[in-house]
Amino acid sequence: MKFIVINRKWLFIVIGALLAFSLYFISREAIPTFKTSNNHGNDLIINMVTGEFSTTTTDGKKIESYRFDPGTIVIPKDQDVTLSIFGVNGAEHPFFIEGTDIKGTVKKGEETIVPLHFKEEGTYRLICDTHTHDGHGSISMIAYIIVD
Ligand SMILES: [Cu+2]
Repeated sequence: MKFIVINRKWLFIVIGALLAFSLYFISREAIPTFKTSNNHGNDLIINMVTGEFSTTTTDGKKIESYRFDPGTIVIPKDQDVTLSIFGVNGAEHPFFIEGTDIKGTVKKGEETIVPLHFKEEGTYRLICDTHTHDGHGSISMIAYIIVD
């Protein structure tokens, strides 16, 4: 009888080890799949959305902030990059990129394609013209494009 109990323990250990091993392989494969989904050949495509933070303070005041998500992107110098911005929160976000003549508008439920090609390294600000200026009552809606 005692021998059978020890055998069961070993069975559990073997099953546990197999589970841990397969989980390890599943998680390992998930990483390259995620990476390649954003790369079509040599074209770098970056997906961004417009989002919103909203809350009510303890004294009942509602505060909100629109934002680009991700708020910071890193792209290579001298390469064609496609920035896709999908409008989720906020009806319209007219935007421009500081130091360039790039501008456009992101509308709710629509994708805006912004072709990028930077020749100089630096940090460029993607600024929403509606939700950034003083007096609007909201926090600046800015994304940072780091060209490296
Ligand atoms: Cu905006």
